[in-house]
Amino acid sequence: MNVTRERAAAVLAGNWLGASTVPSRALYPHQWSWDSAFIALGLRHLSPGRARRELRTLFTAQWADGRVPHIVFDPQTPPEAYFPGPSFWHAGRTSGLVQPPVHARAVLAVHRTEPDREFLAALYPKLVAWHDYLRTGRDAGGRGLVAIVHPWESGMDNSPAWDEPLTRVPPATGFVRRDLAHGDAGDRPSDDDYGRYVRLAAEYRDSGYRDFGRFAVEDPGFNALLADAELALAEIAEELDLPSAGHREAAARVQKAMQETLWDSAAGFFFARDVHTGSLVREYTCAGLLPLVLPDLAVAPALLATATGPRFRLGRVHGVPSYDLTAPGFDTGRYWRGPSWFNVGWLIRQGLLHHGEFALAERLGDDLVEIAARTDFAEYADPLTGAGHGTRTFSWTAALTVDLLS
Ligand code: 9WN
Repeated sequence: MNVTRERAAAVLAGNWLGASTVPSRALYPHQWSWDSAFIALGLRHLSPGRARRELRTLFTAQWADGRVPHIVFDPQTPPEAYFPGPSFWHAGRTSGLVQPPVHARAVLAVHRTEPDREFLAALYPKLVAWHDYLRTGRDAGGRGLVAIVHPWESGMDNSPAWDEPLTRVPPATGFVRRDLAHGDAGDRPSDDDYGRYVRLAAEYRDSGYRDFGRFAVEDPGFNALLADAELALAEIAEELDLPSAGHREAAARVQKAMQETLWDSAAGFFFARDVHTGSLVREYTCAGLLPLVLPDLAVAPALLATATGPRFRLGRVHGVPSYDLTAPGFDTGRYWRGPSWFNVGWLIRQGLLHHGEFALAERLGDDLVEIAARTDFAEYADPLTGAGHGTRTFSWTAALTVDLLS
């Protein structure tokens, strides 16, 4: 067995709680929603049973309204290990936010690795309910796109695209950050940003997790992943001999709405829209590249030109930078304001394969594996030097490395 793959497998074994995997023992000691999907993509090669368990565990925490919570708290972990913990959310053993819907893709991939009709049949209605919640409960702008109500929902917490919408949110004070005990302050969001996250989450909680508050944004990354998830759901339905056309139509509707309202042809880029102002936020972040995961994307050549141009220099830097390399605010180490994240690199590699960019996909895949191995599976890496940042032995970095080496 390949040494890097063995080391990655050991990371996943070390982060396994028995029914799910923590993203990181110290920094994120519970189950996170989109992490679990990426983790299952790697686990399926090591133990399909564990991959199925990971996803089933996440979906046991699904809410009655269909939402899949962004954190499922582990009852054995002391409450003070992560803030905001269960006592903040008042939502039983979960948070009340969501994360990008990459689960249908993961469920399908796990099934393809080791077919299990019972697993697929059990997960299918849950995935349908999850996507229905997003479509019907989150269309704040009335454009057929999902609006996220908190930066944490994008999975890209301190993305520069959220700075402008966040100016409406005064930072909360009087809480203790737990993340700084385990992470370098220079790699993490600023105190002001954290204060805004806490205020927004508290306001959403106090609305009974229903209202669109001060922050409502149509994120191209989240919506592209939903369209892709509907395509995966269509394939799952076909495996189960169920009708699939509705899922393909749903995917096409989201894709059309993105194309018509988030794409800027002069810029060659998908931008986020602030629902409150109706304007696009003209920040080039890696979320705007994620529509490349869609195989039937008419603007793929223009988007690829942006990806390989000076702003992201795909193929000439390490991974996929989370933010525009030419922007004054680009930061090589601070979280989602510059560093390359492995899940985004993995998704963009899939996109390159869809669009016939095989050599670039291979280079990106090789680079991701090399950086993961060199940084002891860092959470994110400096796109210019490949130096590791954030926590180490991070689960999705290890899992996606296993996938790339399998
Ligand atoms: C808040 C767990 C999560 C990832 C996110 C990443 C980070 C949490 C945090 O960690 O967010 O959800 O505490 O900073 O931004 O993508 O899912 O790995």
